[in-house]
Amino acid sequence: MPEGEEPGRYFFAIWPEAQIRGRLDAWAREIETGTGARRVAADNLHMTLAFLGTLRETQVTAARKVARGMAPEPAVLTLDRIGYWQRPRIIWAGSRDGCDLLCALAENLRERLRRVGFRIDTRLFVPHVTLYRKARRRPKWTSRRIEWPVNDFCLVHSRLLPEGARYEIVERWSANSDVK
Ligand code: 2AM
Repeated sequence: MPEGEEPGRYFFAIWPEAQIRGRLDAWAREIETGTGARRVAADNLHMTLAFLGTLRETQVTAARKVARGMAPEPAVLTLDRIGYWQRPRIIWAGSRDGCDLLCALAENLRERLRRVGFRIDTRLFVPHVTLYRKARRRPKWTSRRIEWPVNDFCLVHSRLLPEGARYEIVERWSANSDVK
């Protein structure tokens, strides 16, 4: 965290390259959401692995240390379905087939974080990329198939600004990262 900056919220995520974000954004624009739904900006599209909440600097250091010991196996994630959750009122893109490697990465990361004292959501991890928030009804959508090559994951700092969330990637870890 840059010096002098107030503590923000942090989460681990997989962040797609611009081309995949562009394709996800194009898919999102095709969806009939009804009124009121707010589309996530293309630059902000991501898949959360573990949400950490507001952290002190020592906790950020601890989270980075946890991630340093992990080397994700490269995988291709197929996004081919749209889902809707009424409670958080989000429309999301996910995978029909599940995603073994990615789920294993998320569960492994979550478990390691819990072991060093982070409070992590205990519900089953459902991989999803949120496309719309404040959606009031189940959407109508057309099929698409996006193959997303996943080679790394990252820690993200989130600030809530009047114009929406501002995300900044703090650090990335890939299969080729040095494991220190
Ligand atoms: P979502 O897309 O399902 O809403 C940044 O806020 C990211 O962290 C979002 O992708 C969000 O997932 C995820 N997240 C998980 N739990 C959260 C929480 N309790 N508050 C805010 N964001 C959360």
